[in-house]
Amino acid sequence: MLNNNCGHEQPVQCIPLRASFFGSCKSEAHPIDEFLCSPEISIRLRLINAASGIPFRFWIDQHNLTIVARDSIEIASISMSLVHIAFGQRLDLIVDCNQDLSVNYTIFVASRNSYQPSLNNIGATPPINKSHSIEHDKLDSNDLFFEYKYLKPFKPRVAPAAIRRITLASEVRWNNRTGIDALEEWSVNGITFEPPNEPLLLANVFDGTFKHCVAYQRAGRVNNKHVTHIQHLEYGQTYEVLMINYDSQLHPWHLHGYSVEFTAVGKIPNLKSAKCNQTQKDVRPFNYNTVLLPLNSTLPVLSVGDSFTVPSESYVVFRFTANNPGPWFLHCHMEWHIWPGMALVFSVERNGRYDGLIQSPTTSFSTCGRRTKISYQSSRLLLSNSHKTEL
Ligand SMILES: [Cu+2]
Repeated sequence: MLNNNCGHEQPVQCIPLRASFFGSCKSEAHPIDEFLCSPEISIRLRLINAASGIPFRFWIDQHNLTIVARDSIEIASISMSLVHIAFGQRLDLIVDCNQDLSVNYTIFVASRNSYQPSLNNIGATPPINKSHSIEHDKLDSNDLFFEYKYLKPFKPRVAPAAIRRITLASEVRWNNRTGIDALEEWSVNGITFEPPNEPLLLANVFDGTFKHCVAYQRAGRVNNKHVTHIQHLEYGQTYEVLMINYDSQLHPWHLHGYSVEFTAVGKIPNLKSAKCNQTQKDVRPFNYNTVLLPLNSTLPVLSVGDSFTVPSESYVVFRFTANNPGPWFLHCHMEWHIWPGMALVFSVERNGRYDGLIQSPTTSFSTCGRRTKISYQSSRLLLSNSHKTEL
């Protein structure tokens, strides 16, 4: 576990994880980092969870933490002694330096689901002062809906009506054909994401179409297909996105180019037990129209952000107005979930094109790869030309 890049090779701040990943903890490996907090002032800490696969808890002995921003957007401030931070998320905290100057206080960062405080204290630290307990500390310390329940907008706001709901159901399929469970295919709406052959932005600007740049479609092994998954959105319109996670693990999603307004979250209704190679989609199809309000209604906003958790076998709903043109990646923040296909693109267009929404580059615009400054040809044309040359 790393704190400001310290602790990996010499993991003094380490809390034991699986030995095969990080090795054992060495509490004397190097001095503990110290942050100076001058008396009677307040400091603003920006926490960034840059881990690839762990949601964290963060706290400082005997100090209340006041969260004032999520993903760089101001929220209604909330004070608590322990905060949760999802993958990729940024939280701004105010810490008041109002404790005994003769004591060093320990900053803790721990994984959310497996931490046992009594086993992991480093050196002597003062006991938690119970008088500092506050109402919000009654929250379930493993509450995976933390960000939606507690990180509320700075001022109450409503999400506008939407013209269309985009349902994105993600699954991972396993098989036990070889006698052991093996990863089969990841998909969103049955589509396993394949990167385009060249940047979608340039291809559409120069060609006026995505036809030549998307990956060639091929069939997957569990009734899925591999292709560049693009959801086409019309510039200026408001959309509602329903993300359903049929998987038994949480996934931290990130949308580029936008901050979105979260309007509903919950466990998939009426869960039923599934066999090892089944998901809730197989055993309990559910009509979300029965729990979600109509698209033409405005909705109170729970939270606003761009990096968010979709807990296991749960759903998250958000709305946003497509006012930032271009192709924007929506992907799981775990890198090793992206390449097996847990990603897609929101393409904000007008009549299928970026032309008129994004200023076209000049003919001297530098591009990478096989394109030149002088002329642009789609990769398919370039490939066919190069084949001709070789022939
Ligand atoms: Cu994932």
